[in-house]
Amino acid sequence: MSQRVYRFTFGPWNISTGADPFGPPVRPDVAFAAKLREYKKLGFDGVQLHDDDVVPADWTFEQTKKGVAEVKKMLDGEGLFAEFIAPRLWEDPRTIDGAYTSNSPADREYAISRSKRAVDIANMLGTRDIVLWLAREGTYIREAKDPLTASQRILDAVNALLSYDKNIRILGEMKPNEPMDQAYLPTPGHFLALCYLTIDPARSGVLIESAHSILAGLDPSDDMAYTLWHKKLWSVHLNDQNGLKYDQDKAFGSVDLRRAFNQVWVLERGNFDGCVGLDVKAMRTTKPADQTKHLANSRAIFLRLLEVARSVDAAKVESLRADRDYEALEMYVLERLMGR
Ligand code: 3MF
Ligand code: MG
Repeated sequence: MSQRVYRFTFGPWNISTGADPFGPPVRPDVAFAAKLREYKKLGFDGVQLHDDDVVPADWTFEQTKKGVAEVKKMLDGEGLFAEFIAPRLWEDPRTIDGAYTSNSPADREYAISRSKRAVDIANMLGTRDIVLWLAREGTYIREAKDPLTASQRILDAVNALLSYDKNIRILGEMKPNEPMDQAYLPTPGHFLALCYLTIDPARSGVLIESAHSILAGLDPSDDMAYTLWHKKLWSVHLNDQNGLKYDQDKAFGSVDLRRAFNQVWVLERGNFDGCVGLDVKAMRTTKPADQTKHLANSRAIFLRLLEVARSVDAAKVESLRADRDYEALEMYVLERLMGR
């Protein structure tokens, strides 16, 4: 049996200046073109993009068309493809109170039209996938918005995009908190339920980020398995997270190798055929010369864990399960992870 070849992607935001809420940049900004030149060297195949990673959000349609064509040429020149476009609905002043769930009708309208523009950009770049990380769809205090109305508004927005273009797919990337105190549709399971209510469930699915599941107190590999079972896991953001605190985007496997292994193992067993996205951040202490190491390391860890997953003796696992000898099963997995 020929083995599946995984395609690796990341976004330009994963090479960053190291600024955080408490301090300024510590590394010089890297130009977009220079970032693109790093991809192949690091063993990556495609690029994940926000709409305004491609062209500024306030450009006219004509400017946008021209600008996107230039970026397409750059991607082609580097032998890269665009995996998805994600409308960045959390920086503009009109998204202060959320985008699709804002209490302001004018601001909701802005969010929809900006998202449609992301669809246009996706078409121009030759990808059909739109990722919605619903950053500010939630509240700081429960009373601020009506949660029943909010769910309906998110569904209406997804439907508006699905009917705007009959070819695109919507992938919800859910996260339970940060920047909001409580997000609406906080987990992949929540978005999955919404998928079935859309005008085209076949074009509605999810992207799962490891850290987001961990922040929700869930195991990412189980979240992945559940959505794979629904045939709705279309992309992943692998990374790691040290407990329930701010979103850390640590290198994949760097906190809990076994948890990372279980993600790789389930993706492999579940015939995941989306891209392996790595949404990882360099430490603030990282020197400019080393600012892509976290990406190379995360990819390397994935591939090492894939070797382990492929070397698992499935019959042995089955027999230990049948014998209910989970102590031995645990030791078997740990031994594999320690190289025996
Ligand atoms: C936040 C995220 C986002 C999304 C990105 C693409 C900035 O926790 O994970 O990263 O991945 O917007 O949808
Ligand atoms: Mg992400």
